[in-house]
Amino acid sequence: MIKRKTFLGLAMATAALAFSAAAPAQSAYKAEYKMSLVLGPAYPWGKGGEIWANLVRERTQGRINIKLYPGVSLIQGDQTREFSAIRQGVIDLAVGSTINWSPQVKELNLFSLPFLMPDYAAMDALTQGDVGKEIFKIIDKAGVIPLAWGENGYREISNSKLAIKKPEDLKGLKIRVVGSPLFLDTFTALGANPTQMSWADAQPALATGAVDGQENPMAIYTAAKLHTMAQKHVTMWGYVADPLIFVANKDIWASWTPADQAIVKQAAIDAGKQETAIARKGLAEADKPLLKDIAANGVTVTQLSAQERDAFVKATRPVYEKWKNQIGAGLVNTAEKSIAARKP
Ligand code: X2X
Repeated sequence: MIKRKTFLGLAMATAALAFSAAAPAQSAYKAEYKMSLVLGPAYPWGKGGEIWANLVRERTQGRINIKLYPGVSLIQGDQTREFSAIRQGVIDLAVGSTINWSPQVKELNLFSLPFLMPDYAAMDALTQGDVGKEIFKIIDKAGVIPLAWGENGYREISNSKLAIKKPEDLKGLKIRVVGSPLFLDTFTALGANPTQMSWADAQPALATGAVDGQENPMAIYTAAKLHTMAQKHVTMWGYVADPLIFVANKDIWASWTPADQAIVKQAAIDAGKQETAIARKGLAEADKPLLKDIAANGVTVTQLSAQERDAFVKATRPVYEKWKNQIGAGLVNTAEKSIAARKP
């Protein structure tokens, strides 16, 4: 017993010496860093967070240990408060949707402008081009460190009542939307009855029929099994798409060595690329196999012709114009030009 104690004491003293000699700047590192996410690893979004955390753990040999908090549990599920909570240090790291952060960062509403981005190439032209750089400057100014882009996806509409083919079909339908004002304007312009609620509240509301429909990427529709929540009709209208952004709290960032900052950033970029590919799986291919799987569950999947889609574009144009000014006409003009010049 005495021998053991002596050995332990010696080992501890050696470890303490080695620690103080090798890494004085790391004494402020926390044992665990908290990453906020709306969705966990069963979804592309949470998978992206998991990939990021694993890469960071591996590449820092465990110096930076990140734990995932899906369901925005660090802020009791209140997803539109996430950005403030990152800024305030309630959250150390996050992978978040532009929609949930847009109440605090108005420029993020850009991606929610109805029918701005016709295809994946348009989305890439924004996030990987001048607009992406500009948005990162804005996020940094708002007090959070932006690191990389990922993707939630094109948000398609589902409901329990009918196959939506024209704006009139939305008349009176009770549609759950995220708590971001632009969405209220869009669905009101279409004649629907939008109601704001968190994603956690949305699922029971759909299951009980308290609301008729919702809009989300098809990867979420599938993983959340929305067809079992009366969502028997899906219309592929691609009206908006929300990117995800990988970020860190400023004080946490400043507490890391430059070498570790570089590792965390590169890991976010690598995870963002992988996550985007996962989010597009089954949808980016010409025959969209994911839609066949969804239809196999007895769901009607409606694809709009160019002409049918145009009726939705026209009906929401006043919303686009109104919000173009609120977001900043300069940024929206840059986005429009980037999209017009996109490579397929
Ligand atoms: O609440 C939603 O619809 C979700 C999960 O897509 C977001 O957090 C934006």
